[in-house]
Amino acid sequence: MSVIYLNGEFVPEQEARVSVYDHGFLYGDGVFEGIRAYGGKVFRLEDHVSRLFDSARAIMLCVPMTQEEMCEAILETLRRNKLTDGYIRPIVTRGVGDLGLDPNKCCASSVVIISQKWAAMYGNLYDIGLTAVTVTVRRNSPAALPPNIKSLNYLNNILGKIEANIKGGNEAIFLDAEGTVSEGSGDNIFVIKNGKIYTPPTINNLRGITREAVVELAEERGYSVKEGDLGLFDLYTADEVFVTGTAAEVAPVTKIDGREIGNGTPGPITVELMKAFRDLTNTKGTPI
Ligand code: PXG
Repeated sequence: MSVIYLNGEFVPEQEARVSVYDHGFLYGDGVFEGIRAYGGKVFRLEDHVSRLFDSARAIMLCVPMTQEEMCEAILETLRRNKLTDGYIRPIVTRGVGDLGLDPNKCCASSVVIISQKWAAMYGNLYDIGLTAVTVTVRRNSPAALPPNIKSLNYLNNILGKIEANIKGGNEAIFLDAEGTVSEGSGDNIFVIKNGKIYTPPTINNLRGITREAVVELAEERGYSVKEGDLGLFDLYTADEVFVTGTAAEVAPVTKIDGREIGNGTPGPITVELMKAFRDLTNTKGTPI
């Protein structure tokens, strides 16, 4: 049984309750982060907390603590759960209001931090690669709900995941309204062609922290990494494709829409970056 941070207190899991009038529950009005700890160190803790605060700022949600206090609350949650490796989920909601959606009627934000053991999300697929499918549901338009707000309203992503499940895919690949490649349901996407690495600019997808780390690792190793719009053609004719995310880490994609990518096995640059990312997470991070 785990210990949960709830509005400034640490409470046992069974006692960690929020009201059914919390607008996080009623409307998905809130923001969250997904963070990992490896070997007693939290990977890019400040970056995740900074993104959490940016998401909150974008929806005019008050986080009732400083970024430093949030970092400390996350570390303390891990300590109390004796976790050295695991996944951390800080959540900030609009708090308790009435049944109307007006956020002005919510007087105090709720802050929750959950932590647990959670191995890389795709289990045994890292050796063989994921089967991905493009989905008919399009990624939220940035004009409607910017994908860079990591909000509690993940229905768009969930609709993509439902469609991927129906089509037998391990992950959904979203296009945006124009048909340009966006991202996965919970990860960013990279394409490799003739030794060069490409990834979509982050207007139509979440500016992933794993994405950024992998770009740095690739550039340090001398690879060219270009941000640019990608279409279905680029996916289908790629030598290698991989996705990145805190939950997913770096995962090869070896089939898209029934087409083999490259020779249908994880490619050499993907494998090199998977290893580089593992080394990075094992050596760098904020000590718990
Ligand atoms: N895009 C989206 C839409 C995400 O939700 C990423 C990219 C990767 O970002 P980071 O910063 O983690 O490299 C995410 C991250 C899941 C799951 O179960 C995934 C995420 C959050 C919660 C659950 O797949 N997201």
